Amino acid sequence: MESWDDFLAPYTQAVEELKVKLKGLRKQFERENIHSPIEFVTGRVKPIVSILDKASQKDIRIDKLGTGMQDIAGLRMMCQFVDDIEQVVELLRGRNDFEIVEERNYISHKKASGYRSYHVVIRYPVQTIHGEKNILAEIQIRTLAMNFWATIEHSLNYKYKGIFPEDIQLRLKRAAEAAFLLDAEMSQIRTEIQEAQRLFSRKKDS
Ligand code: 0O2
Repeated sequence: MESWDDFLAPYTQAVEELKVKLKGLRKQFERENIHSPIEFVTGRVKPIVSILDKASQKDIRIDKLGTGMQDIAGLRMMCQFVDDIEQVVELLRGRNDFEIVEERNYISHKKASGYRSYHVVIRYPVQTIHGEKNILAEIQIRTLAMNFWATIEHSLNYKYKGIFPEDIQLRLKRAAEAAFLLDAEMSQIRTEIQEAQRLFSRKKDS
């Protein structure tokens, strides 16, 4: 039986490589002076305790984690606007350094919790000293407002161990609705915001 260190090594390598690659996209937009659909990128390897928790909740055998758990390697791409998400997904679809195996649209189909995000599961080839190893990774693409909500909900979830008091659950749903309205409002005034950003960066450069 492989040690956790050995098992997780290609996932760590994949997360590091993908962070560089996906952050690089933003730099390309900046260099060309066009609005970047990517605000920032984060990545993490799921901690062993979380892997074990999820495996027991979802009945995934430990020797089947490589295929049964898609988000051991996780990347997040944050966007300013909802429309940017589709542009980011298109960029991912056009790449040839990984293969998309699944897409889950929790924006058009939000979760019961109020969670919204676009998930793209990829098969990513990691080059190791023993040859190529394909691993699954999950890229979550969301707006800053969706990320704000998900981050708070995730930490409350941790505190309440997934069982929220009814009033908190209701407030979280209302907060999700507020985040949705904020995204809609921001999209409407997008043109004005972009114009302001262009003026600001011109001023900064002069
Ligand atoms: P962590 O700590 O983020 O790694 P599921 O059946 O929904 O449990 P599955 O099949 O793995 O999950 O696929 P899904 O839903 O596409 O991806 C799960 C991940 O999406 C979660 O990972 C979260 O990152 C995020 N997510 C899904 N639903 C919610 C939600 O209601 N609230 C928040 N805050 N995040 C959510 P993990 O493993 O839960 O945790």
